[in-house]
Amino acid sequence: MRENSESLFKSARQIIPGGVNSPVRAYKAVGGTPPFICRGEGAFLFDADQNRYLDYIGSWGPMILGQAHPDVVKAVAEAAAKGTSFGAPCPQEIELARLIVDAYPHVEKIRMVSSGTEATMSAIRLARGFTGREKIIKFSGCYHGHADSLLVQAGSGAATLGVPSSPGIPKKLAEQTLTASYNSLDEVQQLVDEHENQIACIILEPIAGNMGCVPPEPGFLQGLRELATANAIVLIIDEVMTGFRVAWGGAQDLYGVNGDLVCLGKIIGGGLPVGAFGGREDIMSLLAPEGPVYQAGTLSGNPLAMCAGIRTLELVRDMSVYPLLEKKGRLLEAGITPYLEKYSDRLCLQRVGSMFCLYFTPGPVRSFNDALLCDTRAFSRYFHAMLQKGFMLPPSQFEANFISLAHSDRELERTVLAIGESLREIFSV
Ligand code: HOZ
Repeated sequence: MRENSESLFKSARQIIPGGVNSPVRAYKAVGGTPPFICRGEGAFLFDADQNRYLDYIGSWGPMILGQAHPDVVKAVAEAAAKGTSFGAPCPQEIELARLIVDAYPHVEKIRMVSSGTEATMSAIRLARGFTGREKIIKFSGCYHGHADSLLVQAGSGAATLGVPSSPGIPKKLAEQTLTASYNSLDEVQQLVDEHENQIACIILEPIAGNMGCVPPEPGFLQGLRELATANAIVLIIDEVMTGFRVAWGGAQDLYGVNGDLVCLGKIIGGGLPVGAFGGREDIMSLLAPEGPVYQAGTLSGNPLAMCAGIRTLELVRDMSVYPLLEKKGRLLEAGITPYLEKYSDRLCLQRVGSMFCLYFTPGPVRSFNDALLCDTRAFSRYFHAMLQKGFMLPPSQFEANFISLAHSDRELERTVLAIGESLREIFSV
């Protein structure tokens, strides 16, 4: 008998906790069985049940060119034919590093790792090593991967499952993580005053994509920059979602604010497992083997991932994708606006370029507390109404949706109609 998503999920649950290798995918927040994806092409995903979906997850950001872009596939295939992992330096690492530094001129040195989690975890260790301080400040609802120090008041899956602080994290370590509300400079100032000379770093998503899509309010990033500089605190800007997504130089370019360290994720590997962290030379040079702060990885700088990343970034650079993505985002927003007006007491849309979130709350959503006001039950009904119509949205209210270059205007118009129909269905019951 041919396997379908139902039977695959059943088998998976017997051998993999929750049947998934990352919690949000289990559909716990929205209910039902996650479709098992067998193939992606352009803007579409195809599941084990012969369904086709328009993809708004985009692997949580990196698939800016769409799935299986022929040039990227070719680059990976050619690299694979020459060996899949060396555990030794390869020339492509330098090429990708140069592309990144071209986009982020304030980044003087960069190190490749294998995931966003590794990037943020290592950047924090480095900030602690550099400053000799232990405390860090993060923002509730921001998610920076699942390293121990960062699973405090976290967004993404932790918010989705309602467990923003995880068991298994030593209390002493969790105590070193201080949290403030996103967009509240006053709260950060207060923490800095209360813990004078103890804060190693402030880490944030410059557009919070793990509680939907929350842009920084005017002056917020600038204010953090000034506060960090005045108090010798390392400012870590986590661009795992926004890097190369909202502008060639990421959110830092868009808003004109530079971090001391930047973290990047899977987009620099064209969707393959890659991350990176980089920044000021005086901080980065503390990393082993140049300095004493240890960090390592056999798969860091993996040749397949480097080649996929180089090709992806070259295409992104040469195709002037950002005005195109903005146009697509605007088209979608303009189409949805009449529904927002009709259901203004229940909905709001927040968007930056090709990242967006339809919130089931009138909004605006400026912080995690605002996001928590969402009617998540209505979101679940909406999610399933869209899924049935062939639209694959992130299975959580607390995640950003992503548009790729492969999303044609026709598909965006189809999305608008489906959203309208789905809202009518769920609000008329
Ligand atoms: N935490 C990821 C989104 N922000 C989801 C990871 C995944 O399930 O792939």
